[in-house]
Amino acid sequence: MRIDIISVVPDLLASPFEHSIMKRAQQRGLLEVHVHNLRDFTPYKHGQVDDYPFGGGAGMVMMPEPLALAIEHLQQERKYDEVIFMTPDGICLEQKIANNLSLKENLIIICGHYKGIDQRIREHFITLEISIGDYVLSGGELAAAVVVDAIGRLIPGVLNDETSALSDSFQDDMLAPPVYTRPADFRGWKIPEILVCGDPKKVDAWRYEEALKRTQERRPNLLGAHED
Ligand code: 6GU
Repeated sequence: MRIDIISVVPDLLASPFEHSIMKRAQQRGLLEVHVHNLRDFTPYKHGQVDDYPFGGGAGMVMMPEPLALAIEHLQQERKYDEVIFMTPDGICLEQKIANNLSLKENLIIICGHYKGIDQRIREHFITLEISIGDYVLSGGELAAAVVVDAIGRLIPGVLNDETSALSDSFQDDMLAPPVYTRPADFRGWKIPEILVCGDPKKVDAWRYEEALKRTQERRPNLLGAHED
């Protein structure tokens, strides 16, 4: 999978994909992330990419021309499955959206700034608008990093143990169960005995019950959320 990110603050996206699982995904050739500086595409002087809103009001708006030129430049090179705009008024990111996007070949992600981007770009270029929650960030970059991470780890071959994405919270509309590691007795706090009983069926049943309990307590809305 190839992901092209267009940003006015590309430095913000320098590090997030250079560690841990995202680094491994790129080293294995399963994921390519290319960050582009929107200012490189502006036809205006001094790298201008934003201007005052028509009709007045506070804040600046990202101009259509630099965005159109940046998107078209990429689209000349290859076909993109989605042109995504990161915006707090987009659809809220959920696991099933990440699952779906992880199957795509090429994605463009546009990071918004200021008061947003000219509406005509949203109407004529953008195919998907994503938010990462009901709060406002100062720009779309950190949200884009969240989306790339959520997608990237799902690409087949990225995780070492292929089943480990399947046991994530949310993959079955359920939160994940508690986990424990050594020592079995830490400061007198002992792990549940059943985890060392040696019977994988009993362990699975316990984990399922704990996951169910945790979901009922914390996120009852998830249970049966996608049943038909
Ligand atoms: Cl995608 N962008 C911004 N600026 N704020 C957000 C967001 C995105 N998602 C939640 N808050």
